[in-house]
Amino acid sequence: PLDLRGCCVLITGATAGIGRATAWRYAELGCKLAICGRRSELLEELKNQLVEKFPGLPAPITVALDVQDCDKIAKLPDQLKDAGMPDVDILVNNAGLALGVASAIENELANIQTMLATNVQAVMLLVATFGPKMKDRGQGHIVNISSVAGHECYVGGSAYCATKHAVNAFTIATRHDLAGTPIRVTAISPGMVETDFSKVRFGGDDSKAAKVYENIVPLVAEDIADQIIYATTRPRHVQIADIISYATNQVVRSHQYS
Ligand code: NDP
Ligand code: 8X3
Repeated sequence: PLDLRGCCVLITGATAGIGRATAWRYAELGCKLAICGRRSELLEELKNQLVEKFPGLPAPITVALDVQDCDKIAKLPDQLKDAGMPDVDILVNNAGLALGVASAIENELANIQTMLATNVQAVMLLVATFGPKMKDRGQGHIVNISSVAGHECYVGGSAYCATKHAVNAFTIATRHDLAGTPIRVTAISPGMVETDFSKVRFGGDDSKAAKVYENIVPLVAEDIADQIIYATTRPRHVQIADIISYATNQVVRSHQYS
């Protein structure tokens, strides 16, 4: 595996779930981190925990960022530079969400817009923001967190599945655009991972969220972090296109929420 010591890793959505677990894994490998999310108190908490556990590493840079905010994304490279990270080696586009399980004929505009802006627009903008410098430097790895919902569709998932199909299409086209450069582009497509994902989807309703993971042993955030680490530690001639994973007993389904 590649030695990632000293590599600079930018992770969106690092306040919880997969993003937070990924921050821990990269810290274990000696990487320098920039962690983003809207809940700045959780970013500070994670930063303090990482500083305590890895005193030899530079403290993670915390960026309170709503990825729907295009102006803030445009300012991010300068912000990171001022904070001591002039270059990003690995960009993990992880921030994302599903809102509700409405039928396609009942989708609400606000939910559609939030999912599109967070799951799709932000990924495209972050790649356009950090990609050029990666290309100039001849070094970089873009990891987009997609989903099995980017490979299949289910009742109640019209908007969310559409966003993750878009992430897959964008990831593949990005790989084509950057072919012939050393930049690697990877999608990670998890099945059911027990994080805050379902709580967010069901507006904070814990019992509805728990039902999603009934009768299966779900994946955990660390399982997906391991996949991200696997993809980014392959030798430089190896480009992992996508890692699709399910919980072992997860049924590949079209009627999950009907
Ligand atoms: P969590 O809800 O646990 O974490 C989501 C993270 O995304 C949080 O850190 C949250 O931070 C961040 N986020 C959400 N909206 C924004 C925003 N507008 N700006 C910045 N950050 C944002 O869910 P997961 O860890 O499970 O989800 C991570 C990714 O994995 C998502 O892209 C999701 O679609 C994908 N995924 C999840 C699966 C699952 O079953 N859990 C399966 C397949 C894919 P904050 O709220 O602080 O802004
Ligand atoms: C989250 C997993 O299958 O519930 O992307 O949509 S799923």
